[in-house]
Amino acid sequence: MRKYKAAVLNNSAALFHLLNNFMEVLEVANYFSEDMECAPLDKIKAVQSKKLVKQVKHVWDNVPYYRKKMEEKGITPDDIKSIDDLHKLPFLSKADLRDAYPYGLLGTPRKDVIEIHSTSGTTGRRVVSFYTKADVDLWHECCARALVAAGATPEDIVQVAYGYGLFTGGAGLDGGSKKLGCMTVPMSSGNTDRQIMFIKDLGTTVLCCTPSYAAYIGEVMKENGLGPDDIPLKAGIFGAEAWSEEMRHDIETTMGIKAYDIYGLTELSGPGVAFECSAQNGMHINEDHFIAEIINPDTGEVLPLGSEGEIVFTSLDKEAFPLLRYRTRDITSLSRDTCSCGRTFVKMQKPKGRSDDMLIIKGVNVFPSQIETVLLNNGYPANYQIIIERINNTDYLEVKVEMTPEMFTDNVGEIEKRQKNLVDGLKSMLGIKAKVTLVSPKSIERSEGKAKRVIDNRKI
Ligand code: DLL
Repeated sequence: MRKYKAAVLNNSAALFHLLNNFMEVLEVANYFSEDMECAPLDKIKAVQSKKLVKQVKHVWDNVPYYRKKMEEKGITPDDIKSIDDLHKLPFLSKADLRDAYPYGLLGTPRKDVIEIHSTSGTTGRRVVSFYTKADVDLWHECCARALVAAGATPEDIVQVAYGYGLFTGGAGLDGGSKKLGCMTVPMSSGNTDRQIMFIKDLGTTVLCCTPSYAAYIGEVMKENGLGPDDIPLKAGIFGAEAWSEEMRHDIETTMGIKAYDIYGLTELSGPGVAFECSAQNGMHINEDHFIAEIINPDTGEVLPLGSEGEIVFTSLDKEAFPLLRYRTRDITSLSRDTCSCGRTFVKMQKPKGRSDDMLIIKGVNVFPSQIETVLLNNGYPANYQIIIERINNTDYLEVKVEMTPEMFTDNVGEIEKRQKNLVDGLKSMLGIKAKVTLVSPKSIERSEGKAKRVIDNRKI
């Protein structure tokens, strides 16, 4: 009898285990919608067309600000029958969002809104975006998809070191992680020693933060004598700012993880608009919720697939803050190449930065990410500052670059030689001459959120 009881107990334990595993597979399956994410293009277009017609009608009926824009263009919802008619709709810009601040673009009664987020507003009035319960649900689902694409399962421990609060990073990844059923550590950004302590003590396997904060956490780990084998991390989901392939490589090596990119913006809901998969070469856009177009930022002309330009998004399911043809000012390109992960959703390349991050120096277009590529290719860390001055109508570019402790020397000849190497590297990347100043380790302030690397002292 005792034997029989033990066998039953053993079997029920095994059954319980099996059931648990099964539930976990189901949980992951919930946020890898193969049916949709791997659908043929005609199905994706059909879904988008159907939703677009509905979304346009919702905006027309509920957002007088945009209805007026449509009327000015002489169109009504009847003109939008499929995504082929998308080009007929007027663009929305950040200026429109500021004009309509705070409630002018709200698409539902205020009482249906349960959450808001906002941009930092460093370059003008804040942009506030609103979410109904369904909007929050959809947003968290997008973030859960990103986690699944980075290999996460409910077994994982996800440490969210993006800022919580008005910024969307913390709330978005937190919601996605909980949806997937992961143990979620709501750290927010900052307190780097405690971040590392929790990674070690709790056994964090997935870290979510900005790439510049990930690099900083890696640097502090190294200083504390910790290498990849001393921490349980296996993946990182890093976004919210432009970062180079070289920076990805550095973070992956320091932490012994796979680093995945994630993209989004407050206006559209936050992180999860697009995310990287195991192929790590571009981010799949959640096309069942957003339509992406690439336009020429100067003329507004829609460009063919593969062209570089400004990415424009149209939301398809949003209730409280629906945006039609929203100009992001982010410069990137789209591709529909077959992806090794099986997903068919269009991929966007890493944005180079916003078109308004683009610096025009001596008439030449310069993206900070190009400068970062040169530095990292030459073995320098991504701790740098770009300073631009205008003296007697001429622009001067200076790049202050931190040396690593291993590189540090007070041999002036050696420092001059290294500076010259970087000047040459920058000249061939940018086509203009820059002054390079090597500075001592740890002399440039670290970032716990989005890094601020440009100091433009020109009064233009
Ligand atoms: O940065 C949302 C986010 C949070 C995305 C966490 C990813 C992870 P905003 O503060 O409104 O929202 O800033 C949006 O940041 O228009 C891009 O210029 C830039 N950006 C966001 N993700 C990336 C990325 C969040 N992966 C603006 N690569 C966007 C390059 C990015 N730039």
